[in-house]
Amino acid sequence: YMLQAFTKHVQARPTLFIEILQRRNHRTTYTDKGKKPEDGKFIAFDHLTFWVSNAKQAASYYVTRFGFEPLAFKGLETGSRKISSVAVRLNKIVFVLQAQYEPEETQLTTEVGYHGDFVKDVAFEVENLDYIVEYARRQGAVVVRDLWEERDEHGVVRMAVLKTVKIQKLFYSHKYGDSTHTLVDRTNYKGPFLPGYQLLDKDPINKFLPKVDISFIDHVVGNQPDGEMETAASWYERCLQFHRFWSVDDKQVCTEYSALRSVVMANWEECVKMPINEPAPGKKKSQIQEYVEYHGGAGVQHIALNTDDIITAIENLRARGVEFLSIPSKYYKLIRERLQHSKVRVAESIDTLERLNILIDYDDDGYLLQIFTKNTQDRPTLFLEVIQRRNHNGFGAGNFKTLFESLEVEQEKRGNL
Ligand code: TYF
Ligand code: FE
Repeated sequence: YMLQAFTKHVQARPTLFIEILQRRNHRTTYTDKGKKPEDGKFIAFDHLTFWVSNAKQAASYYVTRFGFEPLAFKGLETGSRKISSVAVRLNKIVFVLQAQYEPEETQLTTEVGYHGDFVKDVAFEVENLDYIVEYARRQGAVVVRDLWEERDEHGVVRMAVLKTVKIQKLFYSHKYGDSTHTLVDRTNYKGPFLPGYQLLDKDPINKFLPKVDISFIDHVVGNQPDGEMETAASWYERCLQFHRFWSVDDKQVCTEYSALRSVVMANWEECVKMPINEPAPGKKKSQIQEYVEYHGGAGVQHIALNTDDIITAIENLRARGVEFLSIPSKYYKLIRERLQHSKVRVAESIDTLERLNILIDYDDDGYLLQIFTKNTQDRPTLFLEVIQRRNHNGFGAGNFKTLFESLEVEQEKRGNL
């Protein structure tokens, strides 16, 4: 929708007047954050939990390819009889890989069988957990696991788990649970991860491989089935008091073939950002639709990791064998021309960015550099993004067309157009 207001005429003659317009469609930034939550605060992404069939090997992938270090472990040897849980860390980024020990059908094995390895939970670090959980509950959020606490010699951590929005249209089997958000209050905890975990030694392989310096989770993107983006976005508004930060509709984001709509939800301080996509009709199948079909419904599509030096990070990730999407040279030809007419100065050499296939988006005040990995598992579902920001809070709208065309090249290889 759109809100508009008109001034009276701005001169004596009844000729010129001024219109003030706020668009809720088509536009890319919102100015209205709504009202500040009375209490409770989201600090950052805390960690992401993957459900997989083999946690030991999945953890090893992030260590050897992406330069994570083993952080902590919970399993048979520590008294966790059912679930093996391996946490790996790269600076502030923590991934937890979980798998089941016993030959028994459970929610985990059913969901891993259905989705493949996937991101089950996105955990946020919060302050005043009680307020946030009570607020969400009053607003209709499903509390999967109510407030509990865990303690060890480092103090006490308090947690609760909320179910993310229930999708409305049941195209996909709904006996499979939705993904969840764990809220973690570590105000009174000083330990390295969570109680119950045993610390792990560093992996010797990282000594032999080029160092990856990537700092924190910038944003985590969810895909929704067609027509469900708005339901998901309003869940974040209603239950977590997030606001709309940025959005694009299918008029802005379409290639010849596939289109999508996207809205970014953010907490009050705007340090936790959760873009939500849905497919839009195009000549051929949207990449979001392909995700939804292979994943079997809504889920995490990509995790964006923030670095201060994307060139070194990507040189080193490529040296470690991480594969990225290819960008055609005509993109760089165009961007060189355009940058000449822009106020912004990109410090990095465009030749280097081109060699590494890093994308550039900018406005008069700043720029961002971003790149996307190929899928990190067999299914064309999850992938990672690496992003460097220089006074630019967007998500690369200027790159969407090029990026989606590169994704379509991959879709075509899979026979999916
Ligand atoms: O997070 C974003 O919005 C950007 C762009 O399928 C993007 O990273 C959006 C949709 C998509 C791939 C990348
Ligand atoms: Fe992204």
